[in-house]
Amino acid sequence: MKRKDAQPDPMSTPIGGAVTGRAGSNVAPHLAYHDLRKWLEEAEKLGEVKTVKNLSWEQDIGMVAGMALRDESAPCFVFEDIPGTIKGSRVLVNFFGGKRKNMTLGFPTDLSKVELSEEFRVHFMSNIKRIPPKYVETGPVMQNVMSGDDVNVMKFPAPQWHHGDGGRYIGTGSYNITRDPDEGWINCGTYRVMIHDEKSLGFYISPGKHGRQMRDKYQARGERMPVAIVCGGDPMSFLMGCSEVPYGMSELDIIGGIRGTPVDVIKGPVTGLPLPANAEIVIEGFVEPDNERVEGPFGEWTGYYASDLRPEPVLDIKAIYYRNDPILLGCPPERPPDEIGRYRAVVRSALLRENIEKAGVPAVTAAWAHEVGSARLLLAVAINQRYPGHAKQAGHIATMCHVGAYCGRYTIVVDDDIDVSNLEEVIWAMLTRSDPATSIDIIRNAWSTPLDPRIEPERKAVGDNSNSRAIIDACRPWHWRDKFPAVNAPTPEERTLALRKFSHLFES
Ligand SMILES: Cc1cc2nc3c(=O)[nH]c(=O)nc-3n(C[C@H](O)[C@H](O)[C@H](O)COP(=O)(O)O)c2cc1C
Ligand SMILES: [Mn+2]
Repeated sequence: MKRKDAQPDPMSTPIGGAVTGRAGSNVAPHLAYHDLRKWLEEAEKLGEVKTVKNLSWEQDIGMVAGMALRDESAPCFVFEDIPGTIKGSRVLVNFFGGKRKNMTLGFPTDLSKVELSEEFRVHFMSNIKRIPPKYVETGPVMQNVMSGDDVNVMKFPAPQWHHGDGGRYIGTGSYNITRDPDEGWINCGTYRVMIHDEKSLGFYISPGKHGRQMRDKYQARGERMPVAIVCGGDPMSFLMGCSEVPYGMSELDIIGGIRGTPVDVIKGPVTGLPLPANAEIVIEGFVEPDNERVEGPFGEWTGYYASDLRPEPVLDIKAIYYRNDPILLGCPPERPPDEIGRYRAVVRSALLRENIEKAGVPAVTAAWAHEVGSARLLLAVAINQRYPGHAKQAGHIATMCHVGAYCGRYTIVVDDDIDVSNLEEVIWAMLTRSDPATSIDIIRNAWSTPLDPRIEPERKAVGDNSNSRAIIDACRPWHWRDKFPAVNAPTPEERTLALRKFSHLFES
């Protein structure tokens, strides 16, 4: 764009160091672990692990987790010697914080969260590489086996995470493995898992998730669904289990692709499903059609107990396999921003940008799924505007692509001088470049969930869990963009000069 005067070009002046372009990819990723124990060793090397003994699963662990998960600088906690649980069993929380989050994704510890997300995108999500798992005879997860009458899931150190939860949730940092009964492919998805009694679990899957589509197919056929639940997988497997990777792609293949080597799996003795051989704890069993029990409530990622109590499918446990001194990975949601928002922002922002670009939107310079909305309720997308309607296109696609479609709320599209990961910059752009009467589009009847706190009880009661979305065009209006007032901020040259001359005044 040509400007007539000598003013700084508002289209190219970064406000606070805007995020643009692809990250320099001279960083070679390396995943230093293939299981949770090795991950723990690596986190210990970074000096970010705190071990605490003798806390109760009834209350203490949930209390410490509640504080740690909302504090990015808090360490990873390992709880040992938990009274009333299997000797040597442990609970690990807050894996994604400090320097260990970069280690978890296989990148150097000095990258910022935005650089980390970009590197993750460029290396792993741009062209998703897949390596199928390798079947092995046995592995560490088979060190201990509970089956038949011996099955007692209550012996594992599943905490009561929040005071209002309806039970102990063994599945938070977990993923369920299922096979599509028609198409045969294997899905891994993270869904909350509550203990009903020694031999049964309840789990909740929102409509539309891959795991739910599979469950609905078994139900429609009147067949039981084989399920394996991995409760102490390595963090990368868990992160893929709770991310919106494409339908029909097995998360196990994607994890193999990220590792560059196949995941070792054992053919499940009960279900025939592939069980990760190096997992800490794997539970195998069946969901019989129409076997339901009341599950919940559970303090959820929106910061509410919004889904309340409902009958949900029951898993009859046939066997539990676990390593010596097993580690349960816990990732309970807290009111955001919390650990879940932290890791989902990094992973989902990468997927969001990919989804938008792959739908053919040009000149997307950055995207961020904000922590405060647990990487769902507030999306920000930056573009270098090229034509009228470009901002609308980017906003609608971001809102409705695989990553954005489920339980979103607001999408804000900004020009590329705005750092989309900086909430203040995004809101400033919205406040100054959007016009409420003309810049906001509404989509109605979009994909949401009973977990959405803003759906009326009357609608939830009849199974209508749809919500609405606002897409806010906070770009300079295309038709008079070159008349838009210039930004009151130093040019990059002025900033460099100011720093050179006066940075000493700000040193302590
Ligand atoms: C800690 C945690 C707990 C989650 N619990 C649930 C849940 O109870 N039900 C659900 O439908 N999704 C839950 N999710 C979100 C899903 O894991 C996510 O949407 C995933 O992409 C679903 O995978 P799928 O489409 O392969 O089934 C949870 C995510 C996290 C991080
Ligand atoms: Mn999936």
